[in-house]
Amino acid sequence: MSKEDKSIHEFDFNLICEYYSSLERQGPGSPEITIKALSFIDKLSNESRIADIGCGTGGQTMVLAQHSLGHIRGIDLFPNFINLFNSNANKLNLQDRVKGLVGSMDSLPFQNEELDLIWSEGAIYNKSGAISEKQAIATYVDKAFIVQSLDNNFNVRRIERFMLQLADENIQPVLVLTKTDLDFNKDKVENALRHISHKIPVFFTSIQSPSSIDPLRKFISTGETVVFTGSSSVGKSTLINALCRQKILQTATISDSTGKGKHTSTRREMVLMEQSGILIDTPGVKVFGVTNDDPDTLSEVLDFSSFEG
Ligand SMILES: Nc1nc2c(ncn2[C@@H]2O[C@H](COP(=O)(O)OP(=O)(O)O)[C@@H](O)[C@H]2O)c(=O)[nH]1
Ligand SMILES: [Mg+2]
Repeated sequence: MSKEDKSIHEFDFNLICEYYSSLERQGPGSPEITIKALSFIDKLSNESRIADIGCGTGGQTMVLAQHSLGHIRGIDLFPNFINLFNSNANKLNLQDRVKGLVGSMDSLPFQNEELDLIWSEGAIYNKSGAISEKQAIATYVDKAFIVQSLDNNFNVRRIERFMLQLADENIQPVLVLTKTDLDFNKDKVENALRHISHKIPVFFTSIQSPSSIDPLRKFISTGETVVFTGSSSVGKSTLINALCRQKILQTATISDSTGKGKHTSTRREMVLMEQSGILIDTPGVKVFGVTNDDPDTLSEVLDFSSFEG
């Protein structure tokens, strides 16, 4: 795979499609949730007409079909998803009741009153105005790596604030303390974290010690989406490169005059880890044209609309 294939700007939807088509579902949820939602609906019969809008490859549609009566048409923008959808329906011998069609939720191929039930799991997030991009992205994120460097960036209050917001979004917080090769007082750091250490896994890493990166790599499962948050120059991009064992992202260069790491990235980047997860790097947040190097809130991290393109 070339470097261009691996690192993308501004979310390349083809890549997202390719990636998500290998998953059973392309949105949040589970068979249990589908069945539970269906239990709130009665009066379906063999004659019922159901549409699953934004059906993806049909993970939830097939569950729906197996637990309901009637005919279901799945609609999705992406032909690849629909091909997989129809072959999944065939495999489950549901082809007589379940059909996938390429189409957009903005111009649905149905007449007034033609449908008895409209189903949409996850995809409704894409409907502009229904839910913000920030919330839609949050539904895809499984873990957030709160990255702080041990030179001078360690700040327990900021960790606590992130933890609270992440709990709200159902995202697992993970603390990554970088640059252990520099001078720091480990006892002091561990003491400061004692009251939250049972709620958040803590990793100490140094780019100079590959074995310190290994446990973090093992902590990311296949199909998981991980967002990296933290001030600029704490080593997020360096860490992502180390996790992928390749130099995919540009990292800061040392400025000759100040000796400090110069901040380079101004846009979010998404990286696919081979046989593993999706890593999203976030730079400092742009507020009114000024870069705020200390994203303090989850919404600043996820609100990509304020980023420089
Ligand atoms: N000493 C030391 N420097 C590091 C470590 N990780 C990253 N750096 C340096 O910190 C600077 C900022 O790294 P970068 O990954 O660009 O930070 P980002 O802005 O958070 O993405 C660069 O000069 C890196 O070489 C580390 O573990 N130890
Ligand atoms: Mg960076």
